[in-house]
Amino acid sequence: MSMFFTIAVIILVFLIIFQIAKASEYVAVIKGEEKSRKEQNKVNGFFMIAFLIAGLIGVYLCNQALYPKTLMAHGAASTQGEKVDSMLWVTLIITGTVFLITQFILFWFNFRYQESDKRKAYYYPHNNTLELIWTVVPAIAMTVLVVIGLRNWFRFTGDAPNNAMQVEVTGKQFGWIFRYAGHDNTFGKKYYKLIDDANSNSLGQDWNDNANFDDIVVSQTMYVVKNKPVKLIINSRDVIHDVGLSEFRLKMDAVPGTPTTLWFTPKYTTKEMKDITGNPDFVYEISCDQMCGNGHYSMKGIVEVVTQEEYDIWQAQQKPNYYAAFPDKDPANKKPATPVADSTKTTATAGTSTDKTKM
Ligand SMILES: [Cu+2]
Repeated sequence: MSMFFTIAVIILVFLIIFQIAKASEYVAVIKGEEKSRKEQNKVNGFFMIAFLIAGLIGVYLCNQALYPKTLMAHGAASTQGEKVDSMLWVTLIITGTVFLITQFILFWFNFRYQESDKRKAYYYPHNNTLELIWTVVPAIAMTVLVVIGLRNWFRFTGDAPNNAMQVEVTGKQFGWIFRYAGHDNTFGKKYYKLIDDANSNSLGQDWNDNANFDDIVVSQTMYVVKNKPVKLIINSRDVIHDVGLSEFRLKMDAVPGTPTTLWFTPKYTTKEMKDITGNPDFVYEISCDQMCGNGHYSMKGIVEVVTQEEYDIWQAQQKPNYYAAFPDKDPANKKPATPVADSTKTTATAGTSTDKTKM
């Protein structure tokens, strides 16, 4: 309802302005061009000031109403994201200050120095010092911003800390597949021609490579650990996708044939973020940030940030994808020759793992 009211007011204001312009046009015909032009100048000068004030109030009101709905309102959820936020703020402060000063001058000068019979325009065609100042100052400001940005970029895409866990992320039309290296901390080889969704091989894992036997493959939900750096090795199975992690303030293209990497350290578990945002349904979302086809909108993945203990429990419950592709190799499916108690013991020891990943 208030939306409708706002639109109605805006339309009304425009109608009034239009009517005034129309009326002054008729006045021009009656009074003669010269006089009416001067009067129109006055009206325009007044509108310039009115527009400046209304515009500034509008910016303030929009910020008040909309800022709490933006992602900036509750801060970044990764230590790297904090650096992105600070870059955004520095950029916003610099450009915002310039914006306010130039807009104020633009509208004020239009009003203050409108046509007058008592004043003649001052001819001022060139000033080298001024040219130099407004070239050098923005150049320095831009250089500082770009250097900070590049430094952060190389940090996020560079080598991850030694204690980082690794997750391989693969985009496909239309969803996400995640692979964990398993107990050997090594991802098995894969080959795109081996991709076979019907036979539980969505990534094209090469079953001749033993390193594949313990690799865990899950779809749509990625588990990572709070305060533990995680390195993403990003691939695509078909077209270019993009791993968009807005809460962590990071994104990286998923390019077929060319793996990209990105690492970050989550600061809050999903549960903690529910409290921080005040949203009981909060989940960390992976949005595909690259137009990738007609199902692009539905390509939503989830990052579940948990504690180390919760992660260990989750990991222990996962079965290597090898067993999905070859159910007969799964120890759980083998008819126990010995009593049942013994076979469960061997599978239980497989669940303990703290991954120190290096690749
Ligand atoms: Cu996509």
